[in-house]
Formats: sequence, C-alpha cells, structure tokens
Amino acid sequence: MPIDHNATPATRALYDFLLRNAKGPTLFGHQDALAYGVNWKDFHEFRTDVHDVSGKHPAVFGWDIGKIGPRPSNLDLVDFRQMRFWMREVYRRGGINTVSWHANNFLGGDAWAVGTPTVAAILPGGSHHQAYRDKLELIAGFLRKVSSGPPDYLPVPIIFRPFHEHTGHWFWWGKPHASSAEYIRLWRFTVRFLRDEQQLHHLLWCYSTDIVDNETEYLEYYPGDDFVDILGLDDYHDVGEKEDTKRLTARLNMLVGLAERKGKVAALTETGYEATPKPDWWTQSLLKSIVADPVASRIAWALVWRNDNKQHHYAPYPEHLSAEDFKVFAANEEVMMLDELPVIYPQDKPV
Ligand code: BMA
Repeated sequence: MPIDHNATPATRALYDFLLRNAKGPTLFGHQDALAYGVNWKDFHEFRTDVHDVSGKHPAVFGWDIGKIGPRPSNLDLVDFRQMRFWMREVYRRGGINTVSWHANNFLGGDAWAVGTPTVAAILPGGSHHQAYRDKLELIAGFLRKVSSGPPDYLPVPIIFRPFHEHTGHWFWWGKPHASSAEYIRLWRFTVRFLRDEQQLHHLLWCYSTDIVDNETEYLEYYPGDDFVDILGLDDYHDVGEKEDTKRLTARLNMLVGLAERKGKVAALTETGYEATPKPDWWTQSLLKSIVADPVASRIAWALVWRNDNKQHHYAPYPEHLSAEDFKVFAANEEVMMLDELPVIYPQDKPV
C-alpha cells in the first residue's frame, strides 16, 4: 500500500506494478523527453530523442516544476500547460510520470542559492512559512489538473520527488544548510499538506539522495516509512568520467536491500554521463552496473537527465556516437521501454 491510504485506484495500481516488477526488467526513464530534444524544440504530440534513435519511447517520463509560479514555463523553459498535456498523453499510453522540484530559495535566488537557513524559515512558525504554504497550494492546483481528460478527468498518478540530492551541498535544502530534524519536518509537513489538506491522492512519494556509502548515510535524513513510498538514488558519479560500475552496483544493492526490507520500491532516480562520450556507455556502463548483481537489478527504473543541447544531454539523439549502443540497450530483455509495459492502470473510476 502507498503511504496515502486513500490513494486513487490507478495510483495504487502503479505502486503495485512497481513492486511486482522488481524482478522484471528495469524501466528506462528520461527527463523532459517529450518537451525537446538536442536538435528540436517545438510542440510535438509525442516525440522523444530516444524514439528517434531506437523506435522506442522511454517507459518513465521525468518532469520538473522548478520556478512554478507566475511565469508560464519551468526553470528549463518547459511550458506548464504543455507539461500537463504530455503527462496526460503518457498516462493514456500506459507510461509513468515522475515530477521533481528544483524549488527556488524562499529567501531569494534559485534552487542553487545556498547558505541560507531556508528550511528553518519555511517550517511552521518560520518567517517564510506562509510563502511555502502558498507555493504548495499553487503546486496542488497544478498537480490536481493533471488528469486523463474528457470524459472522466481521472487523476493521473505522479511519482513526486521533491528535495532530492539533499545529501549534497548544492541545493538550499542540502545537508550543510538544514539539519536532519528540519529536513524531516519539512518533508512530513509537505506530505501532510498535499495529501491531507489539499486532498491529492494521486501521488507516490519518492525520497532520493545523491551518492551515499551505506544505509546509515542513506537514512540520516529519511522522513520515515509512513512518509515515503519509493527509495531513490541519484548517481552520476559512478558512471561518469571516473567510472566505477562496481560502486554503482554496490550502491544499488544497498538501496534495493533497504527498500525490500521496508516493503518499498527502489529506483535509480537520476543518472547519466553528460554528452555520453563513451560509445558503449549504455550496455557497458549503465546496463552492466544494473545487471551485474541480481539484487541491484531489482531497481524499478533508471532515469537519465535532459537533452538540452549537444554539450548538455544524457540520452542519445540520431547521429550521436552512442546511438547504436543505445539500440542494443533498448532491445535488451533486462530493459523495458514504453511499448513493452504491461497494462498498469485499471479501468479507473472518478474519485
Ligand atoms: C541540471 C541542468 C540544468 C537544469 C537543472 C534542472 O542538471 O540540466 O541545466 O536547469 O538540471 O533541470
């Protein structure tokens, strides 16, 4: 059961699928996959760079609500209305949506504006608590409108992954800038606000650290089993320039072991090698790290970051030097793309 006991049938079905599929292939995910590719940014109903390369779309689609507010688009210039449209399309095609949040600093600046006691300031009783509530209300309004569309307008399940990589120093909610007690209070407040006060019942809650060496480090800021559905890990470190696939395998082994003891889902929530300069990176680095160990291979999905331009992209595009290897990767039986997903969502009824 998800932590939300009133989760919609589709949300429960998604969670159930992720748990059941642990022993099955790993789903491939890509951030902003439908919004733009390395060589295109225009409105397409359903286009992704990885489909241009392999004829297959990702199974998991990542989005980000950073800078949600008065402007029409997010921090990476994805239009919020189009984002909602694409999330609906993903759902209609049986795929999975996950949303992260590069939240602006409530004391000024963006997500990377660090060194301020912002977490303390936005907690109940803090100087900027009302601003935080207002922002969450706005987010609730956005997420509520992510629906299946006519005729039923059923809520589309979303894996929500706020305040990620907090074990690092680069975001204002990161470890040097907030105590574990503060981070945990913030997380729990956020769950209660969106789930109980705003009555959003189509969210699965995903907690994701950056690289950590052991369970103790992983759990240092863990909000508790009643507040987390999915245990995530972001790891670019072990599959980049200083590659150490054994390290990634070991970290995934730790993550899956922990998740399974808690009866929860584990996922490699972000990974990739910027511009993928290694031609066989997909099969020899990413896939190898996952399948090297039967425990590690039980992660639910692996998501690579966005395809902004030729210097900053994590998935291949046609003519990229790793494109051929990506085709082999996408065809591998241990990897699941959109067209290989079983039916996840039941015939949902409006709630
Ligand atoms: C980073 C980069 C930035 C982007 C941010 C949020 O890794 O891709 O360009 O703004 O993620 O998507």
